[in-house]
Amino acid sequence: MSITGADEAAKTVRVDMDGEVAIVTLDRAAKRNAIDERTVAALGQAFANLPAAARAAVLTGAGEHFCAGLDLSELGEVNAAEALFHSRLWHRAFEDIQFGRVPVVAVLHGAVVGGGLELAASTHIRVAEASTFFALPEGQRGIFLGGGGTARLPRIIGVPLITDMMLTGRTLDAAEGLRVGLAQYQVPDGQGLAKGLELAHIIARNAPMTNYAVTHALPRIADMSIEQGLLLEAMTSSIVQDAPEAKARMRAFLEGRAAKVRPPA
Ligand code: 1HE
Repeated sequence: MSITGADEAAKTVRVDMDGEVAIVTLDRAAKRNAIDERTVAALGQAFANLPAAARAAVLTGAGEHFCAGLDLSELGEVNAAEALFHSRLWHRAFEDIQFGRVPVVAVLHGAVVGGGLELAASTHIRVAEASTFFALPEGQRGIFLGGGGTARLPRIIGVPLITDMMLTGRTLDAAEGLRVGLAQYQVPDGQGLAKGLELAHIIARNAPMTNYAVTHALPRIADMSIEQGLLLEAMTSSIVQDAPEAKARMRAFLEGRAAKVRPPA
């Protein structure tokens, strides 16, 4: 069911619902889903205003590639002040993804490059189809990361690999991306959306407070000193376990009505 274009004027971002999962699609395939200003604004709006029924989201790209990064045709004669505000627009939009109401699963294929990789890094779970390749061609273009990549990517793959990708133009394929943590799952071509939806529906069945704590508290605690982090952990866990839904879930387990943990299939 199609709910709305996130920005009717732009129509480069689509939001559909699959039960409790919102599917947000970058829909600018003719330009390889390159992100121009209206698209980054539409992305932010889409995630800030997800339908109330959404308990998880999937982010995907139409066509042959997930995202070719910044729309380079917009960079032309931009001065430093305009570039600063442009970068801050990306920051706001991607904050609405990383620190939004629900966890986001990205389904990657083809190019995940430059700002496209920064976009993927703002999601919580990444599924890479075999065709996926990751790159940071900013060095070749004479520019720099501006969509949150310097802050988010070191926390995923570390400074040395980003330095290599940016200085030498090194490209990683899906398997390498999986190995270094750019994706948590790899699937054959054409199976990414099904896997992304499967994961998102599992996430949607979790208690919303737990999901919120995982996406909001966990990365912030990881950035804190141990003393501050442990206090925030205790405060967060006490609030999460206090929810009636948590009590009901624990009762269900103790009364033998809940699924047991099993080894991987
Ligand atoms: C674009 C863009 C774009 C494609 N901005 N128009 N990003 C890059 O440096 C990546 C640049 N793109 C590519 O390397 C390739 O296009 C792809 C590997 C992604 C895809 O190749 P391919 O052969 O499938 O497509 P194509 O023929 O290169 O592109 C199709 C059209 O999309 C073409 O336009 P057309 O009018 O000639 O049909 C391309 O010009 C257009 N297109 N990518 C604008 N990026 C917040 S700071 C972030 C900084 C960055 O993101 S730097 C990295 C930028």
